[in-house]
Amino acid sequence: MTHTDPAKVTMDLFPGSTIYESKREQIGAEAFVLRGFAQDYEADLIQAIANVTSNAPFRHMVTPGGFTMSVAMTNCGSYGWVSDRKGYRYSALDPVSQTPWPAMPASFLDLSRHAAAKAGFVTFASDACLVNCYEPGSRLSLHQDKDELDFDQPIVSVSLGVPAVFLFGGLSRKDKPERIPLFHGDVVVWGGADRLRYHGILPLKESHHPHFGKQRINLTFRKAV
Ligand code: MD3
Ligand code: FE
Repeated sequence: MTHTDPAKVTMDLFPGSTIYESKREQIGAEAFVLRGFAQDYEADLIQAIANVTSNAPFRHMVTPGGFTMSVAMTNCGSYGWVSDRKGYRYSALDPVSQTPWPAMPASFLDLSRHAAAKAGFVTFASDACLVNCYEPGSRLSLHQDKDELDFDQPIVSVSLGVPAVFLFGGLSRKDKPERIPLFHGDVVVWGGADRLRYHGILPLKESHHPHFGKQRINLTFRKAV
């Protein structure tokens, strides 16, 4: 069994932890927003992102249909999500450098495990982290994440920098999406019945963050293999 009562699990795993006190908003049967959950990790995340992107710089991937994505992307961990004219897939090598992606930073693994546990997914061990970089106007159109092998594994996402509006749809593309604002430090966990819901990000509005400037960075943790 991988899915038990979240509050109980968190208390058992992290007794006395301040993490236990952070707010948890339920947005689906098995989807939760943990407001500000990443705040305690901020300094480590900023350092780790700089290290990852110095080894595997952000790049604009091309979709199978031939469109260049407005979101710039890179990866760390054993596998990275890539797109080109041939399709979407996970790859152990960065196609730009043709070397392995940078290792998953310890702070990334720690944050993703604690967040998943808070949503009841105590066995989550991410092997892939997609790092998305949004500039004003960048958007991610409605899609499903279905390139992973095991849909019983949740996805954990961390929002940093300027705020964005997350579109949370249903299992059919036609279902009208809810709009959920996501702010610096917010963490969202999707699993179970919510794992294959359509989702996207509205075009980023111009605003300013003390560290990230006009940008929004999103870390998306997956178990790819
Ligand atoms: C909702 N990224 O990289 S959070 C993506 O903020 C992606 O950059 C967005 O969608 C971003 O694929 C949204 C990540 C997310 C991932 C999986 C989901 C949201 C999800 C699965 C089901 C529902
Ligand atoms: Fe997605």
